[in-house]
Amino acid sequence: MSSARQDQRDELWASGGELDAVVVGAGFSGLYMLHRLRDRLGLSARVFEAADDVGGTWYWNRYPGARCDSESYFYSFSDRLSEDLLQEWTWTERFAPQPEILSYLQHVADRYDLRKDIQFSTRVVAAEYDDATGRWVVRTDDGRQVTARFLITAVGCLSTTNLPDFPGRDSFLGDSYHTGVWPHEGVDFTGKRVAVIGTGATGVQAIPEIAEQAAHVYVLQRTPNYDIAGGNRPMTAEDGQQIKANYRDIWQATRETAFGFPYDVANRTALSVSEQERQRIFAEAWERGGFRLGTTFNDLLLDLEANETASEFLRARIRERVRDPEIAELLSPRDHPFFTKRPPLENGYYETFNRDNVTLVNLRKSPIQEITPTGVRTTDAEYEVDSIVYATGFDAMTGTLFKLGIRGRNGLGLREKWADGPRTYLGIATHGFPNLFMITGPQSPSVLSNMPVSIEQHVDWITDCLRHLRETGRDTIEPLPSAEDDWVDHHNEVTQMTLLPMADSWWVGANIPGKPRNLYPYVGGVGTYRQICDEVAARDYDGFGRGSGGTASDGQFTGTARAKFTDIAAATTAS
Ligand code: N01
Repeated sequence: MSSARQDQRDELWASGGELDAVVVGAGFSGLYMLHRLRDRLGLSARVFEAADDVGGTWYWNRYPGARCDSESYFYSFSDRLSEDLLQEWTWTERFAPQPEILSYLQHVADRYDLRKDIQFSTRVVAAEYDDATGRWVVRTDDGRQVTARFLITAVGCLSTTNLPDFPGRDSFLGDSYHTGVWPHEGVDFTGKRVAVIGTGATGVQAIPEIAEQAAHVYVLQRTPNYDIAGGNRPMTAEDGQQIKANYRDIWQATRETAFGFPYDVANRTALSVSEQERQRIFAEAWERGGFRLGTTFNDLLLDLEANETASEFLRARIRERVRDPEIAELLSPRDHPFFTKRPPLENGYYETFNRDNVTLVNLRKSPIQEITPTGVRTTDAEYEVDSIVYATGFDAMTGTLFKLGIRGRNGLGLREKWADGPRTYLGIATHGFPNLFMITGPQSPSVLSNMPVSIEQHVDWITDCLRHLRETGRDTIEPLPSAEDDWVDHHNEVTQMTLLPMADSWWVGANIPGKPRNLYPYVGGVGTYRQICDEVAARDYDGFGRGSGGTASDGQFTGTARAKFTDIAAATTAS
């Protein structure tokens, strides 16, 4: 960019100026979006980021044991951003630890000179659409205000922590931590008595590490999960070479598969093979580690009987590894089918319960009554501790979006519009909020996928959409109500085909009191969803109204999204 253009941008900024786009958040999605807006489309864009550095989830979640549950080599930007970067960067572990992913994102920010357009330590407190000008007025907690034609949320799906409101919580005299806002300087638990509340993917990563240090750990478990062996190990030079030689195929595969992994769900049902063969297939996937177990059969998420075969395989692994049969049983899920809650990946989690300094507390039998000044009191005991770790998760998918104070046409609040649950078209936009794009928004594959793949797909789609608007002399786009209704219906239909509604998971909002119960991510599959989005664009943005100066009246809805899904489903069934 010319220095004159830069000077002009600085001037506009200094005067609270007018931008083409505001992006909220500087994690994977905000960084890539900024790069596309600025360096591909030549637009003026500003990113607001609450943290004092880039990284998003990888900036905040610094708890012991934090690492990626997707394999490192496909948890990064793809060849869409840069083939050179893929060749330059070398991951040291099969599942990268948090510091390494953070330094990767810092490297990306530096390599593409992104920081100069990111305002750190700044929260967006309101984003209101001005009907008169067709622009978003964005206010930040430093008292400033900018306007932008486009508002793009890149806030991640898990960025508002859930800290349960236990009676007496603030009376605790020791140290307490939420895993999602972990101290940068780290925490030394040596010699401490620690209570960890929560055994989701985070608790399962943190507990073995804390147990290595602490004098005693009380693991307060409400619901056991089906934890899958992670199989983490260092990456060898040969691993790196092989991966780098095959990146093109790897990325192509991630874009076509159900979960955004370079391997897909096998095209066979669990009950169509013999018990012996099923066990062999499960065992092989188990040995290979990671989420492969969930892709062994294509009906695990559709058929309870099929699912039970995987569930029982996993319970058997727990019994093998935990010496005390009663504790093994307490760690074994019985109240929900496998993968209807996000299965954590574990590295030594179950063996932790063979340690003398670890006690498993069953909150189902005796719930937490209160936090006292000296510990945690359940209905049948008090656990005196020096520290409490809340691994209690997030107000996922909508928590942060609502905190942005988004108001669309006629002052309509996003929170009000979604009072009964999200209503979107393709999980990327919502009627009444022109020129608002939500990267990995609710009702898109998002958390049911390898996130960077879904992030890239959304950013690329938005980039193409903005280019299309410019090339057709327009600057306003908004979903038509009929298209949105159709997508919500389709989303709900696909959800009901699966077992996912059966569990009280954060995927359905069950972890937050009063949150509407819906499946928040779209379960139709990453590859299918991509084809749907591409088809919508190819059919002249079917279901979107477009226009200029805030008017988006030019558009029609012919039902492309659902028709494409039906086509793909028919083709899959036929094969
Ligand atoms: O949060 P969670 P998380 N009283 O909501 C318990 C992603 N992630 O931070 O199951 C007592 O899953 C709650 O119990 P229950 C991943 O997508 C990714 O662990 O509701 N307990 C549960 O045990 C994951 O799914 C990676 O009965 C209470 C725990 O707290 C998502 O983040 C790594 C309670 C919360 O589990 C969230 O995982 C880690 C209460 N009042 C996480 N409230 C990587 O891939 C909650 N709990 C890197």
